[in-house]
Amino acid sequence: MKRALITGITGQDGSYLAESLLSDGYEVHGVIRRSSSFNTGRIDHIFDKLKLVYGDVTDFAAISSIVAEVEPDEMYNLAAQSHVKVSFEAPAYTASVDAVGALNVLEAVKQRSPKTRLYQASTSEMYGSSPSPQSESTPMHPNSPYAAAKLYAYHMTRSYRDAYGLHASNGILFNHESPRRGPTFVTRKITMAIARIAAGKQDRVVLGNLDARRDWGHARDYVEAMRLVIGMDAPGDYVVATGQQRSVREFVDAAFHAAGIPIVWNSARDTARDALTDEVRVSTDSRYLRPNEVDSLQGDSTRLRKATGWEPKTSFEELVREMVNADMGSVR
Ligand code: NAP
Ligand code: F7E
Repeated sequence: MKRALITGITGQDGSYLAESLLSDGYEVHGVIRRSSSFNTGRIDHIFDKLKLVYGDVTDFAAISSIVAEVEPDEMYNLAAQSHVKVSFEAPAYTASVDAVGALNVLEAVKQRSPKTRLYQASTSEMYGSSPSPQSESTPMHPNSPYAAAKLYAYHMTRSYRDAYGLHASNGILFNHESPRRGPTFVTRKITMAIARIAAGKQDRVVLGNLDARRDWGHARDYVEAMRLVIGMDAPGDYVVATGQQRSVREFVDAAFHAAGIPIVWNSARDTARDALTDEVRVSTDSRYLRPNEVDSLQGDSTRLRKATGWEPKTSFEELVREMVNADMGSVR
């Protein structure tokens, strides 16, 4: 039986990845954090099948002894402070988790279990202001503390592979979403708000930059790509993306459409109308803007597709519908 160890198992991706590995007969170990409130909601349905241990990637001693104890065939480092806007407010904390935390994982594998294959959760945010479409050969110009911390982890993963012969790979994943997406990321914020609007519990959703463009896929498809990356004979770095781009505004339109709710945009131009109608569903507030924005992400995942045959199975419309339906079904 193969053994996998996942940091960040309680997150969106960790939960789908754990399900996928369990269904293939893996023994799945996960590192969870002590929290004052429950943080295992995404894995409660598989809780009894998992081997969970408390730990934190900033705690080298703990991570090192977990790696030595489990000696996993595959390790997925998904743990992160993953919110870009929060990283501007907590840059040092973000660096300690996303950069030094990843280094701790690399060192633990190198020292205690060098045959373990390692997957590092790298991100399209690292491209920052580089023009789209972005591929493995596109220069990286990180725009946020999150992106800079992740870029450090990306380079250290490459460096440990080259220097010490570790089977360590980067998946450079573009945005991926699902009904399990954290509620403060824009897609889930929108679909949760729509469910509450439909239930008469909220009148509008207040957003930041509507013009940013993202390449949105489904997390379920992207964890399969992680497994293909780690499963390759030779380690390497691979972009994972749908290749299609939409603006935040287009996501809003698609989500309201999926819910069957007519939408009226509020803007500086039609505040008079805002006062006259109860149909305004969306408005903007500068409090949701970032000090620096990544305007346009669109991935070119040709390298992974050619090497493994991977393709996303879920279309943008299906993703939006699944998220809207899930939130409409569980509105509180
Ligand atoms: P997520 O939902 O925010 O999950 C992050 C996970 O990391 C949670 O399990 C969290 O635990 C854990 N964590 C945070 N700090 C930790 C620490 N110091 N030690 C141990 N665990 C810690 O993120 P996600 O969307 O699943 O993303 C997974 C990974 O892929 C992250 O590294 C993210 O940066 C990266 N990524 C995500 C995307 C995307 O579009 N989703 C794209 C590219 C890359 P708690 O549950 O206790 O908070
Ligand atoms: O923002 C804009 C915002 O926070 C997407 C993380 O998983 O993907 C994610 O990072 C866009 C940005 O994701 C709101 O300005 C407008 O342009 O959903 P997001 P992100 O910043 O792209 C990458 C690949 C990761 O690696 C990260 O871990 O939407 N936007 N209005 C808003 N964003 C938020 N959160 N909230 C708003 O009200």
